[in-house]
Amino acid sequence: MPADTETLIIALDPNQRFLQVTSRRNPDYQFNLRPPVFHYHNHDVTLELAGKFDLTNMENDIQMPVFGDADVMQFSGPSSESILMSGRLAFSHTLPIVGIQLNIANHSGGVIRQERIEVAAIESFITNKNGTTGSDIGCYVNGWQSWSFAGTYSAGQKVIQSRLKRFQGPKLYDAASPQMDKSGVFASDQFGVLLDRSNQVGLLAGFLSQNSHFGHILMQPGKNPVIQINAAGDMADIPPGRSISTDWLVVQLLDLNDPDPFKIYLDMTAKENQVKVSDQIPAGWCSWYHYFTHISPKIIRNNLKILSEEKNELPLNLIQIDDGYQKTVGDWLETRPTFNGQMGLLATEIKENGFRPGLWMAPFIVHPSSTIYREHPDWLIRYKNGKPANAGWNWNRFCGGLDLTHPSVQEYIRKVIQTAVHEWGYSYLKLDFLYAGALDGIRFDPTLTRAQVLRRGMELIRETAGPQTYLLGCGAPLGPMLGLVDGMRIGTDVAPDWDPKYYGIELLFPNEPDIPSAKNAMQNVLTRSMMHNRWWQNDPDCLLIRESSHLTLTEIQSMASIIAMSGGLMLLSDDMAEVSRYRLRIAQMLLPVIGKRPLVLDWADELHPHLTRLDLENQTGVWHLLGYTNWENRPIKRSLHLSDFRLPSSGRWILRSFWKEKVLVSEGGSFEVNVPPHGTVLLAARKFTPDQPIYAGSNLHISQGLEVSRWEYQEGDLSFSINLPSRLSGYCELFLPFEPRLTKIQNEAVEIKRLSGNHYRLDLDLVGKTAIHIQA
Ligand code: 9PG
Repeated sequence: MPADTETLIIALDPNQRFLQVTSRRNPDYQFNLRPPVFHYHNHDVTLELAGKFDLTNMENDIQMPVFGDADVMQFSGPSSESILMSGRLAFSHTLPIVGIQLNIANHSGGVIRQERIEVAAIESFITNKNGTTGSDIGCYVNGWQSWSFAGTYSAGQKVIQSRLKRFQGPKLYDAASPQMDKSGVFASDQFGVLLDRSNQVGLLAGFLSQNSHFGHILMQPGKNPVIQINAAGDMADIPPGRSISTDWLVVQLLDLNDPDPFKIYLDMTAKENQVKVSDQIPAGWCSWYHYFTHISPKIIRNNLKILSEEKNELPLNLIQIDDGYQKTVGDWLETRPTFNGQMGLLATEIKENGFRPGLWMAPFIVHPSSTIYREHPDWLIRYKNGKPANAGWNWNRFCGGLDLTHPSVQEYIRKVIQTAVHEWGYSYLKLDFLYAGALDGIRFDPTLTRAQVLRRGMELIRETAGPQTYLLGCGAPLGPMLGLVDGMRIGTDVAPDWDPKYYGIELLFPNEPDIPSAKNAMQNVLTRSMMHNRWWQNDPDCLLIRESSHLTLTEIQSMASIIAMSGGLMLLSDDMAEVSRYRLRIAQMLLPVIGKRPLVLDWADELHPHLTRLDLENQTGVWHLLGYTNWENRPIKRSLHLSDFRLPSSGRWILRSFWKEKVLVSEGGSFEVNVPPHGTVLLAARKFTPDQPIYAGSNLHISQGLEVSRWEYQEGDLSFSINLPSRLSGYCELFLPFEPRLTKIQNEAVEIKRLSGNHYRLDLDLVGKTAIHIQA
């Protein structure tokens, strides 16, 4: 094993109470793992390590599909008379990872109810010679579902929580996840990271899947940080003679100097769930954020007509009908009168115009006014007292959730998906409010956990929709969707307002998280950016460009920057008849969608990260898009350095600001930005090369370079092409190492404008692929 390969070394403490884990590369990094505890019927059993743990008895060099080369140890023991707990411990030969999986067998004569499984607890995390951690500790927490907050808190902070608990709680929080009301304790769903920022090292604990249980990472940073890792048993039965297994838990040391430290965990998770990420990314139009539920076939057709006529200017590939066509939420097979007989026709018309037809539905939630709610009381998840489980306040009522274990519900959902996809012809489904399938409560099948119920519900949908249908998860607990959806909303809704309003009312609590707003939505686009193209395609939600919203041009440019750099889906959601040419151009410049995953560099340091970097390359060379977002309500002036973006800073750099259309030249990597409130500065950074021409950027595409499809240079002779799907007029900027005497666009001589020194600007009217030739 190469000396610098970071892996973990394990030992049993002398009293055989816990496992001591040490970094091979830096022995100062250590932590202890406490053994598993199973809670049931007000009892608990601990899998004692003493006497059962023989580290010399490892099965060496086992090839595990997800861990790669690893040592695996089985351990077990009659933990109590009625329960047999056993487990597997895996140590990777190549990664700083330990994995744990448990099996619990019911040897009693009766049913045992799983309450909670403490899969492991981590104590005595040490990162320096003094036997302590550093003083600057943070916690990255990941919220339960699409709309739930994700981001990094500092140790002493209190989590931002919804104060609208009865209304919002069932949506945003896993029923089994403890809600932290004190400062200094943090609960994260599926995975979480304790961050020792002083020493730039982190400890990640995360489940590789959420197919058995919803997992919670409880972090108490403090002086002696503790992490407790639980799997929620949901009181699901283990019948006599049967056993259950937990999802694999991994604990990993993270190097926070690595700009992409989540890579190992996210790649393992993707492998465990057999994720296949599509290489085609939806770009389209969605009806929600202008019309909300007030849609009609006429509205859809009007927008379809405009988008079809504009297809050369604005090459989109998807038209998605959102909430408002159905009779009621729950009654998906009946439509509102205006949509009667229209669903199939609309899909056909959308297809005939060259778009993929997309349809919103919320198959697991039911509105109390729906027919299925009234006629099938046995289809609902219920509390012990018989009342329907609360799925939160939506569409002006408290809603319920369907019992996905009920055979008639399964049949109904199959019929709904079958109709939408195979009868009406929608090959893209936005599946919303999926959390409602995982509410706490009593179900037909008492042996399944909520995670298993949701997973199986989604498997049923995938099976019925077929592999070709694009499934977008929304309002969806993340883990159980892995490998079953193509795209995933990773934040709350955008809105025509920057700050949150609740159903149009300015909030009494301006800090209310997870409520629709451009700001809340964009926050999560940054803090969950690392999932894109690993777990699925991230959906950052729609870009609103119309003049009539309450968003300022600066705010729209900020959203455009963040959405484009996210690499995820790009959907517009305006009345297209209302969008001016000028505003349309913002959307045009985002096409084709970049599609690549960015790096967010200060995710571990800030509640609201500022710094985004996207590395790009083509024949013009390598360049970096750098984003700086100002979340404040006042302008910010900041001195930045390329090292803030973890780029080497020597030499001269050309930085072109996309929205300000200005070029900065930086010697040694320092530069200054002035960012308006809620604004994002977006720079293309390129290393200056005195003897080579430089494509400094353009106002043609937000990447400021991907529009170049060919770039050839021989002394005094530059020839290149610009190729964009949209027809655009604009310009590009060049630094030329020679005096241009003859410039031709498509073989016709044109003027090139000198801005200063060797810095030039070339005006362009693009018609498909445009060839440019500049000679000395
Ligand atoms: C349709 C909408 C759109 C949107 C979805 C989802 O917490 N809330 O009150 C809340 C309300 C609506 C909502 C999300 C959260 O929007 O994300 O894109 O499809 O449903 O009803």
